[in-house]
Amino acid sequence: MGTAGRLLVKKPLTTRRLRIAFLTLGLLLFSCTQARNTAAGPNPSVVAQSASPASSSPDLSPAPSPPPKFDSSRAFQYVKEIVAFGPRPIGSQNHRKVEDYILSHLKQDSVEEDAFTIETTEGNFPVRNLLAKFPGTEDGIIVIASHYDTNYPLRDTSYVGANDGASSSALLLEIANQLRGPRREGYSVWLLWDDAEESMRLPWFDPESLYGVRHLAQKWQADGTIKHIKAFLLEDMIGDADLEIERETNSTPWLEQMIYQAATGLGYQSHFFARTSQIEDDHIPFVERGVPSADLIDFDYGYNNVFWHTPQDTVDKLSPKSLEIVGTVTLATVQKLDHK
Ligand code: 1BN
Ligand code: ZN
Repeated sequence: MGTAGRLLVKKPLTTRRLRIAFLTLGLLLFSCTQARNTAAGPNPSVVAQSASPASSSPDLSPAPSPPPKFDSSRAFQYVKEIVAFGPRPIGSQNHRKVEDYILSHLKQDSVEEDAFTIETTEGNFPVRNLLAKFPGTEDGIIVIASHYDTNYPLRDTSYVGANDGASSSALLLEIANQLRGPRREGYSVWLLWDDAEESMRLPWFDPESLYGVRHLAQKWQADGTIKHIKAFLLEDMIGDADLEIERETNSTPWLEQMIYQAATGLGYQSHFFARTSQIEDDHIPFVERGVPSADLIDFDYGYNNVFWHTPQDTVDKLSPKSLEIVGTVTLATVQKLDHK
């Protein structure tokens, strides 16, 4: 028992003594509260309440989501493993092996395949889109896509598309690792490794490209799925160590804005939207059908994009950090979409 307690018990209190006793008690209580707050770190709810003593209603806004996790070393290892198969143009043995490689990482997941044959000026080819579905509690779907094929016209070179095709496919495999587990709070996320994106001719020839996504967009329009897609997020050429994601003008402006906000929240905004381009990529069939879509692409790969579609598109130009930046910004965008 302290001095104030003894005082209270032993002597009848005068008004002055009473005042001193209450003052001492008040000071003691105040210093105890201060000590607790310092030791445990600031308690946001306490800080918020004392900052606005006049407000009577409690703060009911949702707690901020934790920053997304992404294992960049593991993702980078996936890039190396995909590249190690060699060139993977449609119709090749390596292409088939990469499909099996992707599927081997999705054994615990709900996986669907969309397989069909295309007729091109170069002949007929089997095409296979691979889809892993991660269900959510809300009615709606967010699609995150990457192509995994390499350029057919470069099939007889050493071209392995480390950045163009491998980096984004690896990114999706790591996103799958992060999504696996209990049903997510929010929209369902569908990861799509789409096929036959690359043009059958060089330079780029629109009518003979984007086969996988064109087929899937048609199919999802016919069966009504398209109405449930809240956003289509495309990843392409996202591994460049000198990462500069374009503001892509076929993309949906509010979705690009949301991506920029997500990047800013993670401190990565300097890698986004310093440059603007218009690119005919895998998001186009979805843009045409009114699905909010964004192409996350760095189309400045080496000085003046000099490594694009050349055998110089190799792993040494890439960095795990770039995968982490795009991976976490993508996942933070998904969190923002959940709350939109
Ligand atoms: C991206 C990577 N693309 C192909 N490989 C799409 C593209 C098409 C980019 C035309 C620029 C022009
Ligand atoms: Zn390409």
